Amino acid sequence: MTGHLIRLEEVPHRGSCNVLCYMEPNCVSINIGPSQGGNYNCELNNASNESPGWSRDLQSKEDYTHLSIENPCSSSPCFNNGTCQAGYTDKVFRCKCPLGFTGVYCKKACSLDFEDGISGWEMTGRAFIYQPTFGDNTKSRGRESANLQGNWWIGGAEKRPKESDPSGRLHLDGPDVPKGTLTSPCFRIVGKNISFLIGGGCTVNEAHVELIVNSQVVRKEVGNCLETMYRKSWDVEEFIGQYAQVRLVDESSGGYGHINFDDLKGDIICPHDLDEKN
Ligand SMILES: [Ca+2]
Ligand SMILES: [Ca+2]
Repeated sequence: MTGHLIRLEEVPHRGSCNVLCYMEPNCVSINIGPSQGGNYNCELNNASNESPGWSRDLQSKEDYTHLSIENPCSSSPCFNNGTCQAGYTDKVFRCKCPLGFTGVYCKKACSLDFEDGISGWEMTGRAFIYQPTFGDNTKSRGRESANLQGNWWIGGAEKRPKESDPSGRLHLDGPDVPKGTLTSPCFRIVGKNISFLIGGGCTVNEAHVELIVNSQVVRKEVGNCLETMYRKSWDVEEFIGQYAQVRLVDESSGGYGHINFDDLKGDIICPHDLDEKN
């Protein structure tokens, strides 16, 4: 195609030419013809018979076949103003998501709120083995409300990991007895504010939530010795551009030796590879 050739490659099979076009972000059509060595010449073009003026630019060549290749981005698969790039992954495209969105189609808001479970979080010890918790499990037990966001949260003393489980149950080791940590996936700080809900233990050496940047603990926060969570904000301006994690730490077996947590959000980006399934 006059003026629309991206490049010419020699390939062993006709099908290889289609694949090369898929891998080339701007390729929308191919011309295939015999090469002298018994292979095929594969011309990758950035215009097709759906492009304006194609009939003028397409010149017939003996023994050559012209094929339009459907561009996987032409159906605009990316949501929330994500940018589609052809030629990546087994879906043959990828979406580059704007700030605050993630997933294959940029459909998923980047929030760490446990509404989709705790995949990506790393656990040690036994304190968090029944997490996340469904519903206002503390209230079901006649205690104060947990003030959770959505339907799921981390209740260090709780045991209701499935909606169908009986409500109001406590950790089988005892509500405060087990110890352990729960560490979030890595996220990137892109602004000055992050916030989260926190409740439970109020003694920092016993149970707390901490922020980790460059392997250093840079912030710590405790609950209010109530099951009810409150929203805490951290000014993180000094860490803009850096990668960070939060870690829930339970080092106590005594009274209020557990931590409650939910809905970390704010000026963060989740790395896109954290949740390619959605
Ligand atoms: Ca939640
Ligand atoms: Ca504990």
